[in-house]
Amino acid sequence: MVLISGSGTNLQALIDDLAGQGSLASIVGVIANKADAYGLQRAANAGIATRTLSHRDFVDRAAFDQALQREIDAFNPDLILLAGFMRILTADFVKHYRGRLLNIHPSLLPKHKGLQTHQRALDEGDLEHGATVHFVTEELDGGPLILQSRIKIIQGDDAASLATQVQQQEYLLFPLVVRWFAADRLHLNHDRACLDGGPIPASGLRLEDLESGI
Ligand code: NHR
Ligand code: GAR
Repeated sequence: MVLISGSGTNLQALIDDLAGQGSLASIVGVIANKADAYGLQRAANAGIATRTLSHRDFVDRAAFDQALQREIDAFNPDLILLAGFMRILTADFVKHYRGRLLNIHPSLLPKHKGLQTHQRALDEGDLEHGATVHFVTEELDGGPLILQSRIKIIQGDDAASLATQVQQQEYLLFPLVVRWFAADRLHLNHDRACLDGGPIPASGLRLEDLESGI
């Protein structure tokens, strides 16, 4: 199950990856909190069920999250992905999906939690930047890290050029982590992400350190 708010290029990368031979997972549905999210079109084109649930139709975050939870649970998914989903989720929601809710965030967490990560990386003079997949917990962008990929920031980069480069890394990271989860290799044990039964370092694994085929 994939939750989106926008263009859904990460969703597309997941659709394309899971369409490959021998895939252990499939996307049962896509939910957007915005009716004009282009990712809904991508899902429909791939024959995936879609729902729109606008946060504006609810009195508060708790009411929205309860309705969202009902929509998700109707699909009975094993895993829920935040792929450019732009609403902060309540503690009750996050607890309900503990260990099966992942987010892809456009920074090298724990740096630059929250929004406008590319501009903040530039403003702070960072020499590198990237993307992170992590388990979602109550702490915004603070759950256990799973996998990161880095890019170098060079002279002349702006927020747009960083976004483009970071997104190319995202399209590699999220499908790989989903494959691990689908193969039952990835778990959240207490507050630690584990791969193949061993703890993942608190700083997360690095894509560039993995041997091909892992
Ligand atoms: N919810 C919880 N509880 N924990 C996390 O780690 C979450 C989460 C919900 C979303 C994605 C996150 C990101 O990767 C995510 C992680 C939205 C905002 C935000 O400020 C911040 C971080 C993330 C997503 N949203 C505004 C809000 O008031 C709305 C902004 C908008 O609509 O454009 O919810 O970056
Ligand atoms: C991605 O870069 C993702 O990391 C980021 O939004 C983009 C979504 O693009 N997520 C957030 O900023 C979450 N607050 P997409 O809709 O094309 O996948």
